[in-house]
Amino acid sequence: MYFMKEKIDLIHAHEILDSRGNPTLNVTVLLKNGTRGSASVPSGASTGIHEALELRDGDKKRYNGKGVSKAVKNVNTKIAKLLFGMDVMDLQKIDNAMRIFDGTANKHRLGANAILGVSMACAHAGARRRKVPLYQHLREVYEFDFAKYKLPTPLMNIFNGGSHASTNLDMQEFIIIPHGFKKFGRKLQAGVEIYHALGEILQKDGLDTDLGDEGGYAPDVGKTEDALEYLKKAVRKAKYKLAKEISFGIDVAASEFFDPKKNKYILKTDRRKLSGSQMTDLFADWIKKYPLMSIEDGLDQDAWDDWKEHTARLGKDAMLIGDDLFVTNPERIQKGINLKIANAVLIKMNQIGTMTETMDAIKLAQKHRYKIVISHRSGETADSTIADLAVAVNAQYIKTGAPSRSERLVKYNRLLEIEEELMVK
Ligand code: 2PG
Ligand code: MG
Repeated sequence: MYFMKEKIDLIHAHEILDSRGNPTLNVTVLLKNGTRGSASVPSGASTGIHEALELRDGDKKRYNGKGVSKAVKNVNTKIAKLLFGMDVMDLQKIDNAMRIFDGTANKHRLGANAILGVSMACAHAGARRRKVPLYQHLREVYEFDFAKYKLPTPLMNIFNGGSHASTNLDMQEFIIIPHGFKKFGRKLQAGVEIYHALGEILQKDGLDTDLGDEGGYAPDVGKTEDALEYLKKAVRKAKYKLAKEISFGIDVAASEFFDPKKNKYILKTDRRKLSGSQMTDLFADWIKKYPLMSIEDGLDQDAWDDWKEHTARLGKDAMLIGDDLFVTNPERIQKGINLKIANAVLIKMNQIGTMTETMDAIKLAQKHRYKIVISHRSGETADSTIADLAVAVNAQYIKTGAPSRSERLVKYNRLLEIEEELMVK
């Protein structure tokens, strides 16, 4: 496809704070004709060990070592110089230039946070210059060949645990999936009503209604399964139909409580130590008892053999998502495809560090009929790029937290806006 060309004139990053009060980058790209595009970079808590490097200063005197002034400096000096005068429409070339300049496998020289901020800001600037919505720009630049735009179904994490809450729940996310409606807006409405119903039920039961990092409720529980029971009660209270309209998902984030020495998953909540096969037994049991249609990171990030069994046993009944397992990395996704592991890929741009490599990961997964789940991070900002990304690639799902806290809602609200825009068009 032919695009107008427009040169990058200036790139500027500065340090801002994310939803957990930790520093991150905001990057602005200024084009020759005066157009600007800006973006902010998210940050995870339960990060996979194979993710690209998030460059932090490590200077304990500032923000407990979490400052990103080195990454900011990399943008404002090295990257700004490297990309000066390049055509902002050629995102592949821009990303490649940064990747090659960095020269390391996990982007540790410049920092994946520095590189991604620039990559995203260039995408925004290009869309603005063309006066088209970001989702359209991305679809066209990366040549996704779909007849229509489709909006994703939200995976809403309304019960938080694991590294996103300071409670006794080992597993990280208990999710409702309002799939039984056509329109995105209606799905979101159902999710919101169930979220509020859950809050009322927890309060009545004398449980904590404080929120975790992704805006979901985060009380202590008696046992892990209580969280699923509460989801069930909330769906009923809000008068929705289980399975037909609303199903459940979990993000086990199993790498967080896997003990590699013992080769066991340590479930403190339930006072149990389980092998990989026993974890799969547990999920098989839950699939029978609950409308559980999605299991993310059910096993450790390097447990390829156990993942094989996991996929063979559960793959027909549930969506099995690789997050820490695949880290949005085409090489790891290809390994999963070869070994017939999982059937869906969680997509987080900052796991790999550029928009272009993110698109490569998505295309590879789509080619092999893996489902696409575009995801936020637990540390977020007011940036809504992932909403446009989901629409650009016709992702089946988006995971962006509970309907609470503006850094989560800005993505849902952007999708509402896109839905309306597409109807009007
Ligand atoms: C996950 C993510 C987002 P984090 O594990 O899927 O929900 O969490 O950003 O902490 O890695
Ligand atoms: Mg995850």
